[in-house]
Amino acid sequence: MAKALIIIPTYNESQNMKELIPVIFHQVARNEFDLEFHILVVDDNSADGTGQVIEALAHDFPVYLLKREKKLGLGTAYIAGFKWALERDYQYIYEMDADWSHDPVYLLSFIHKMQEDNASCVIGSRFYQWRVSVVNWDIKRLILSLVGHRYARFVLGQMDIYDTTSGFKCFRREAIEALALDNITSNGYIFQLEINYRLFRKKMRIAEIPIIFKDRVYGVSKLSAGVIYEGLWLPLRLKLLLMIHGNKF
Ligand SMILES: Nc1nc2c(ncn2[C@@H]2O[C@H](COP(=O)(O)OP(=O)(O)OP(=O)(O)O)[C@@H](O)[C@H]2O)c(=O)[nH]1
Ligand SMILES: [Mg+2]
Repeated sequence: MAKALIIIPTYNESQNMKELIPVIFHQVARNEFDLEFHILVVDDNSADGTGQVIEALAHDFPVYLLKREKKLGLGTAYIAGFKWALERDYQYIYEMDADWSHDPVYLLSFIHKMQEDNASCVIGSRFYQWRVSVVNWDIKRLILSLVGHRYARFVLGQMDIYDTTSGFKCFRREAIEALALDNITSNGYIFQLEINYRLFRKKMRIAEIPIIFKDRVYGVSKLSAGVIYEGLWLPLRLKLLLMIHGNKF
C-alpha cells in the first residue's frame, strides 16, 4: 500500500489540532486510491501545549511529532518535514495549515488531479481563473496577496499558476527529491513561490484545483512586516540567482 504524508507546521495551534486531526483521518479513511495516510506535525515548542496534544493523539492515530526548539519560521519547518518524509517511504507529500483554512474535504482531490494531469505538484488555489474564493479575509490581506502575485509574475515571467503563494499543496516524492532543499532560503509566505519556481525551472508539471479558503477561527495571525519585505525581495533574488547560476541554483 502506498503512503501519503500530510505535513502540518504548528505554532500555538493546540485547539485547532485537537479538532482537525481526527477529521483529516476520517476524511481520507478507506480511499479509492488505496493510500495509507500519516500526519507529521512540525511544532516549534508552542507554549500552548500543541506538542502534548499531538503526543496524546498519537495513541489513536498515525500522527508523528517533529519538535523544534523555538519558532524558526514556516519555510524551515517544511524543509525539516520534507527531509523527514524523504527518509521514509512516502510517495505523496502534502503541505497543510493547522487552522482550518485548508479544508480536509479537498485532500483526496489533490491525488485525483495529480493522476489525471500526471502532475508533480498540485496546488489548492484560492484564486483560480477569474474566481477569488476566500472567506472572512480582510480586504488588506486580499489586496496584498493579489498584488504580490502580480508582482512575482511580472518579475519572474510566465509561470502559469493562478495562486503562487498557497500553502495547501501535494507533491509527488520525486518533486521533493528534485529540489535542492538546502538551497532554499525563504521562510515566510514567499517560501511557496520559491518552491513553485524551482519546480517550474525543472520543468515539473504543476496543476491546480480551486479551493475555498477560510480565515482562521482560533489562534493568532502571524503576518508580519518581515514577511512582506521578504515577498518584495525574493522574486528579484531568484531572478538574479538564475542569471548567475543558470538552473543549478
Ligand atoms: N512550526 C512553525 N509553524 C508555523 C510558524 N509560523 C506559522 N506556522 C504555522 O503555519 C501555518 C500557517 O500559518 P498562519 O499563521 O495560519 O498563516 P496565515 O494563514 O497566512 O495567517 P493567519 O491564519 O492569519 O495566522 C499554521 O499552521 C501555523 O501554525 C513557525 O514559525 N513555525
Ligand atoms: Mg492561517
